[in-house]
Amino acid sequence: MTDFFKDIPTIPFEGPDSANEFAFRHYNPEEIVMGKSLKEHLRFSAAYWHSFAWPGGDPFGAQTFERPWFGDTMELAKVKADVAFDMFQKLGIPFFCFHDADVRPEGRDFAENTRNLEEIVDYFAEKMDETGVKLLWGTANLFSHRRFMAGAATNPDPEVFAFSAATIKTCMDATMKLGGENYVLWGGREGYETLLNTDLGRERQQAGRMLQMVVDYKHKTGFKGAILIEPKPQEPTKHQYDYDVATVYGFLKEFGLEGEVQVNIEQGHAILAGHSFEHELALARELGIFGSIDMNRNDYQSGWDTDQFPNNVPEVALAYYEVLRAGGFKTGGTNFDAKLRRQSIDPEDLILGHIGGMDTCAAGLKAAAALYESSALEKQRTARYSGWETEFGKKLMNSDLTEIESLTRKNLINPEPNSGRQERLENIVNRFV
Ligand code: XUL
Ligand code: CO
Repeated sequence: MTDFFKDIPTIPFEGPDSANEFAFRHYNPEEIVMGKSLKEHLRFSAAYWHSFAWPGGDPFGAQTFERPWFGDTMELAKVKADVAFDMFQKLGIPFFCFHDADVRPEGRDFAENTRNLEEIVDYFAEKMDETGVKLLWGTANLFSHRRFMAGAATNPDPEVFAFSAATIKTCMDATMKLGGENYVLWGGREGYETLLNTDLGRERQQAGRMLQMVVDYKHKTGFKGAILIEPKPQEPTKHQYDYDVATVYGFLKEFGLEGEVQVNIEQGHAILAGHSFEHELALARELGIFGSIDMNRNDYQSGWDTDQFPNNVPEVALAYYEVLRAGGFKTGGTNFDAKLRRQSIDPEDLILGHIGGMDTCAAGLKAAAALYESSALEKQRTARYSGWETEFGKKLMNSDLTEIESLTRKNLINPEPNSGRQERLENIVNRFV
C-alpha cells in the first residue's frame, strides 16, 4: 500500500454546480449518451511516463518533482506501480499505457532489461486483477537511451536495429500478456537532424521493414489488438518520417500495410504539423485508419510539444465530433499523454490535472453527441453535395472528358455558385458547445 495520495478520496461525480475541487462536474461514468455510457465512449487512459516517470526537468533545469519511487531499483519500480494503480482507482480511470522504460529499471544489457520488464509485468498482472484496470496500449521507448540517439529502426548501425527489433518483441509480448488492446509505435528519433549525414531512402526502407516485422509478429502470435503508429512532424528530430496522418498513409501503402496498421492521433502533434486535431481525425477516418487518440494540448505560443491536460471544451468537442462520425472507439481510447507543469509538485496536482482533463473531455463529448444527434451539420453537408446524388452527378464519375464536353454543351451547363455558409455553421456549433 502507499500513502502518496493520502487524504484524497475516490473522486465522485457531483454535477456541474459542485464547487468541490476533488469531484467531477461533467464526467459521470454511467451517464448514457447515444446509447453508451460515458465510460465506454471515452475509454480514458493515464500515461505512466508523464505522471510517474517524468522528473519535471526542462532544458534549463533538472528535476523539480520529489517522488518516493524515483531511483532505478525493482523495489522502487513496484512502489511506483502501487502509486500508479492507486491513482487510476481514485480517479476511476479504466485504462493505462506504458513504455518499457517507464516501468522497469534500466538493465546493463538487453537480457537484463527483459528480465526486469517480465518481473514488473507479473506485478502489473496482479494489480490489474485486483483493480480491474486494463491496458490500453503498450509501447517501447526507443528514443531516450543514448544508443538510440541516431534512431532505432532507422539507425545507420544495424546493431541498433537488432536491439530495437528485439525490444519491440519483448514489449509486444508484455502487451499481450497483460491483455493490451493496442500496440503503439511512435517514431521518437525515426527521422533526421541533418540531411548532410542521412541516407533518407535507406532509412525509410529500414522503418518499413521494421513495421512489416511487427505486423508479421502480430499475426504469428495471434495478437488481437491493433497496431498503431503515432504521427508527429518533428521533436526530438528536426524531421520525423511519420510526419502526419497523410504521410503515414502513404508510408503504409508503400510497404503494403494499409489495412494492417492504424493511427494513434495526438492533439499536440497535429498542431505541430500545422493541422487541427479534427483535420487529422477526419482524414484518418476517411482513409480507414482511425485507431486511438492522445488527448493533450500544446501551448499555442510556445511552438513545441508541451503535453498539457486538455482544458478547452469547444476544441475537444470538435475532435469528439469526428470520433463519433468514425463510429466511436473500437480498440482505441482517450489517453492523457499529458504532464503537469514543472512547478506543480504536489500529489494533488496529479489528481486535479486528470480531473480537469476528464471533465473537459466529458463536456466536449456530450456537446459533440448533441450536435451529432441534431444532424444540424450533417443535413447541411448532405444538401451541399446533393447534386452528386442526381442522375447527372452519378453519370459524371463514369464519363470521360469528351463525353462531359458534349454533355456540357448539350445541357447548356453554366453553374451558379452557392454559399459555403461557414458563419451559419459556426453559429450552429456554438449552440452546442
Ligand atoms: C511523444 C509522445 C509519446 C508517445 C508514445 O511526443 O507522444 O509519448 O505517445 O511513445
Ligand atoms: Co503521444
